[in-house]
Parts: sequence; C-alpha cells; structure tokens
Amino acid sequence: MIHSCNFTVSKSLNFGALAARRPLNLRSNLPSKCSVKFIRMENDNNCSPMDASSESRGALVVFEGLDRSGKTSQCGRLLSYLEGLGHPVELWRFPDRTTSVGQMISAYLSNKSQLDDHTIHLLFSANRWEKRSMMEAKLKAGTTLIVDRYSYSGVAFSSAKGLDFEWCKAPEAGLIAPDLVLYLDIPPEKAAERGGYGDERYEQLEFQKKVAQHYKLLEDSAWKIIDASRSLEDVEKQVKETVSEYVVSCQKGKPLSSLWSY
Ligand code: DGP
Repeated sequence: MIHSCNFTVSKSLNFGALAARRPLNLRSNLPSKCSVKFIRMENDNNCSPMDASSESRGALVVFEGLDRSGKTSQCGRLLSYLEGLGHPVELWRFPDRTTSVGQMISAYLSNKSQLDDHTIHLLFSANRWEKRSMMEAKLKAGTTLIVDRYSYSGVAFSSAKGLDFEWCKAPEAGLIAPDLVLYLDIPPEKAAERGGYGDERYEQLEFQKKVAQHYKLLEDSAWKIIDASRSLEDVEKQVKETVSEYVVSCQKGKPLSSLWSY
C-alpha cells in the first residue's frame, strides 16, 4: 500500500531529535531470516567488500547536492514513503550537530568560531566516524538509512576551498559505502534563489559553483543524478522509483562495502 506523503523535515532537526521522534521501527515485510539470496555487490564502485556475508540488511541511501538543492525535503518525503510501505527506516543527517564534535562544526558554520580549513575538514570526517559503528549495526539489523549528506559533501566542500582532493578523501576511507547516492542536481544560480540561502558560511554563489565542479569529480557507479530544478513532486516521484529497487536488493542480501579503500 502506498501512502501519500506530505511529511516535511525542518532544517533545524538533527539526528538526535529525529531519532527520538522516530524510534527504531522493526516492522518488516520480510519474514525474519527468510531465504536469503546471495548476491555479490559489483565492486566497480571504488569501494571494497567489508563483510563477506550476504545477510538481509537495510540500504544506505545518501542524498547529496548543493545547499538549497532540496535534499532535506526529499529525505523527509522518502522517509514517509518507505515507512508507509512498512520498511524499517530512519533519517540521519550530517553534520550531526548534536554531538560535541557536531557542536564545534555548527559554531564554525554559523561564523561563531574560526578554524583552519584542514581542522574543520577532519572534524566533519570525525563526525561521520563517530556514527559509523551505529550505522553498521542499524543496517545489519535491517533498517534502511536515509542520510542527508555524507563523505561526498566532505570532499566537495573542502576541496572547493583549495585543499588537495586526495587528501580530502583520505579520512573518509573505511566508512560504509552507500548503496545509492542521489545527487540532486541544480544550477547554483537557481539554488541561490531559493529561500533561506545565505544564512551560513558556505551559502555563497561563487563558492557553490566551485563545490558543484568538485562534486562532479566524485561521481561513481552508485550515483544517480536527479534533475532537482523540477517541481518537488516530480523529483519525489523519481526518487521513489529509484530507491525502491535498492531497498529490495539489500533485503535480499548484499554485503556491506567500505568507501574508498586504502
Ligand atoms: P546542512 O546542514 O546540510 O545545511 O550542511 C551545512 C553546511 O556544511 C553546508 O553548507 C554543507 C557543509 N558541509 C556538510 N558536510 C560537510 C563536510 O563534510 N565538509 C565540509 N567542508 N562542509 C560540509
């Protein structure tokens, strides 16, 4: 049964708040320990297998894109959709501003503190690492995770400042590789016209143009490019169609992989 969705997530919601509002949902369409089909993940995704077993698990679905590309709204709509279908699913976002590392990041983004570019890069990465083991546990427990920004933001934003691209990737190696990266593609000029733009440190048109160029260098076989300059509903439709097959293939069994193996 497909429920209509009008769920939106306030930008100020963070991982902690969201987790509290949406406790782990153990409903599943699959019988527990159902006959698991062993499907090997194609290893053309610049990632390495982390776990030889192909147990049923949740999917790791990441949204990426420029500021104001619509990620937060689409994450909320996808969450409602998958919940309506009975899938165990949670919405996470990075940076997770609830942790002590996240609070340092938040102060930096709102221009309340100044940090060296390398230092803030490593803090963003540390913020993902501090959630890595919980991420693995949730996925293995069958929960699909919708993640608003991940390592690709880390590399695209920091390298757009002039930091070395490979140096930016290095601390991300070993994090869990997403099954699907939905890149919400929007011209930087169009994103800049959307409400709220300009509140935080990186929300400047010329900088966002550079970020867009660096994102393109990160595209791999896990990526699907979504034209995000269309209406919310059109984007939502494409997102739902794209995600469904990944959720099913992970339920059937797919090993977890690591990002950017070293
Ligand atoms: P958001 O909460 O999604 O609006 O993200 C806050 C800002 O931080 C946004 O301009 C994108 C940027 N950002 C997100 N993740 C990273 C990261 O890992 N590294 C850097 N340098 N910037 C990031």
